[in-house]
Amino acid sequence: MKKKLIAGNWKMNGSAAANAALVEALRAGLAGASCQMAICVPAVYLSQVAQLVQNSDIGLGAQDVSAYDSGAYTGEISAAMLRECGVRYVIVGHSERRQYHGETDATVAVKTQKALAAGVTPIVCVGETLAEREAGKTEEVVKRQLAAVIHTNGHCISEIVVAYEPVWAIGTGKTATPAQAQEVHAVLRAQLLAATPHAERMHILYGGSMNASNAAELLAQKDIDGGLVGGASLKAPDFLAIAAAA
Ligand code: G2H
Repeated sequence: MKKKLIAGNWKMNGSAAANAALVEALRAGLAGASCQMAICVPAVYLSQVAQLVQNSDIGLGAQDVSAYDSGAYTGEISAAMLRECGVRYVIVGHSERRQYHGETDATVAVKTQKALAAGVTPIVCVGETLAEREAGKTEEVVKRQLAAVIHTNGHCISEIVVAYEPVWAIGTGKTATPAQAQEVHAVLRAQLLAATPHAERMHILYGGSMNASNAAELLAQKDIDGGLVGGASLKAPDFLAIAAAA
């Protein structure tokens, strides 16, 4: 049986003291959990959190990776550097990066490739805006976003994690209904199945205002293999409750 993956996305939150307290509470509360857990933290705290999660079942994740290997790219962090810090997962193509940092489908595909080459598992985000949903374009948009990643990564595609994050549900308190989410997850699964014989064992996460109250119903859907959790990952009781529901 595939274990669910519950990944926290701390976004631009945290401090050395807050991180230590949060990870300590997660470690204490996680004993016996049947899911996989990861936390994706701001880059400056990767080394700190790598120490904090040592000898635990919490996987360390980053929130972005460079599309380049090394050299004159001020401010960038390469996949090899992440790997050297003990990073196991990296979020790629989050809608906030697509929206505020101009990341295109092509950039996201290359970043995915760089992560895979360094042995870091990319969590590739796809999702439609409210305008796209209302125009009936949800399926077209998520398929286009995932197709770019599949095209660039060939048979390695089975090593990625996909996260479906409807943009209109991110940090808004609005969640896709379990049926709405499952419908899109099924589309993504079918697309992966056409690309790899390993699609059934791959994780497709739901993200967008997942919390302690709605997690169980979302995670019960056939093609929802876990969650990418933002706001609710910053409070240990909430994040642990989501993990317990998985
Ligand atoms: C979506 C999600 C985590 P939140 O961005 O990636 O954030 O749970 O706060 O909507």
